Amino acid sequence: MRQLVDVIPLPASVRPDPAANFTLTTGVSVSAAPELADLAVHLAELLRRATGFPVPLRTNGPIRILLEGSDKNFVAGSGRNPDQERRTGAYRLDISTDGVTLRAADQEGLFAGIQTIRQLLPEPMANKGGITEISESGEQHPAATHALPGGRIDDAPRFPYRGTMLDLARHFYPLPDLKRYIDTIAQLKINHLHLHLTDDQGWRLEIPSWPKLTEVSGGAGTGVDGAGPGFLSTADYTDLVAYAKGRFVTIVPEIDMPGHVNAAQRAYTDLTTDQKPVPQRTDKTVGYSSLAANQENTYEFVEDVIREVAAITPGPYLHIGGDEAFSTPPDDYQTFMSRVLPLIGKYGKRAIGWHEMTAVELPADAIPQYWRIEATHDGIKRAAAAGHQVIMSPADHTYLDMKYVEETTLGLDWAGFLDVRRAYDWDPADRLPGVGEESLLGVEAPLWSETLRSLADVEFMAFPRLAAIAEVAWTPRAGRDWESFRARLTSFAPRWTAQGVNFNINWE
Ligand code: TNX
Repeated sequence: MRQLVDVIPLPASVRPDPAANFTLTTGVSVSAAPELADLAVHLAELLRRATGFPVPLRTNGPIRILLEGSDKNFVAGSGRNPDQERRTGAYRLDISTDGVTLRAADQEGLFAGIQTIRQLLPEPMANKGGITEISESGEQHPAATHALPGGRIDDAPRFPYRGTMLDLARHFYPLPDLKRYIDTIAQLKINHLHLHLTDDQGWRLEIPSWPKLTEVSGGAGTGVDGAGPGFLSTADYTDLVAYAKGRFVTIVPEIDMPGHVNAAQRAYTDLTTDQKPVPQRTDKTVGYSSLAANQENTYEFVEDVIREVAAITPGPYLHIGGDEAFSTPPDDYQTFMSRVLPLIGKYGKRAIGWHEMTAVELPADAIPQYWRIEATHDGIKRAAAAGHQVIMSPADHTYLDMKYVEETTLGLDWAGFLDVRRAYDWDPADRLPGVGEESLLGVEAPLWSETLRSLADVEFMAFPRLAAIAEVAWTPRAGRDWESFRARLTSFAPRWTAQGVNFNINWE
């Protein structure tokens, strides 16, 4: 049987009661109010797969899911002011000999608690004393017992934004792969998926008023080294957003501007500064393309794109990029960003941008995302002092496209090698002077895809390192410990094997 503490990310408070283990038997059922039916079905499916029992939904089952009013007890300590408002995603899980009760004040909390229960089900061990216990692969030994460890977990996330980014522009991954990836990240309580949808090589989201963007730049040969074709139609995107919502993951679309726009300019020559056609680019160079800050058609294009992306994005954020605009003169960058950032608010969204955008006077709710290790940090510091929330993505601790070690065949190394320990052993509130806990919206681990040709490649780079970042973003700082994480990761990894996730087995 699992230990109550054997969960990634580690919960805020774990109180085991070894006398109170709950044994699931063939008549086990799940009960929940009708408005929680989707969550009850999700939990019942996991229990069915783990046990082989029918696990129906009943009004009075031993496994109960309850949505309860805001209860201060859910707010486990994290070093923040304990009087602050209750945190979205908090939950309490009680396991006793009589049953299991999961309570939260919001559905996010119940979903998070269900992910915890999932990890407390027997791990997939090939052979445990002659009895096979398999919770993830759907196979059971008839004589296996299925028990959950007794005790209480009180849990709440340290940061509201726990994200990862996937670059669809350098290589595209089709819709079923993206859904599968969402399933895998959601188990780690990652709740934002930032999609880098446009870059010099490809444009991966249909914009109906500018159809050539995807007709031309989502076509064959638009990925790095000529990979492709691929793009999300607006119907695909809407489907993906809804699928993510069902797993409590918010999609954050990024349209990168004013640099990284060769794909847009190849589709529409008018968007170049000299009105000359540009070639398809499939190399990895950055910083050579720019929109024209002093052409009106630039702003017609940008406003159409922002309006159409905002209209199909229910989440609160729209990411505007803003990075590596090396061929945009600083005055032009100012002109461009000062006109474009307010458009995001005009269409009801909050702007996120890479930290270069702090060179500009920002709308009050804009969120800079810190990434580059050698950057001067004055802009971010100034933004934090002015009350902006910041997302932390320091490349040397969170860039999942960095190689694990020198021998890793996939990935890049400009920010150094990133082994699992390095992804784990850092603290977002210590990273930049003047940008402390109160300034942080959260943490995101970006995965750039220049070298990643398939979902298997993506999974290899993301896992297990994203598990480390998930714990950095969720678990109270005082509760984090590398040795504890390493042990829990060792016992978690067989779940990925059973699920067919191509994680890096040689992560140690
Ligand atoms: C820098 S990080 C970039 C991307 C590259 C990445 C490769 C950032 C905001 N821009 O254009 O894909 O390095 O690691």
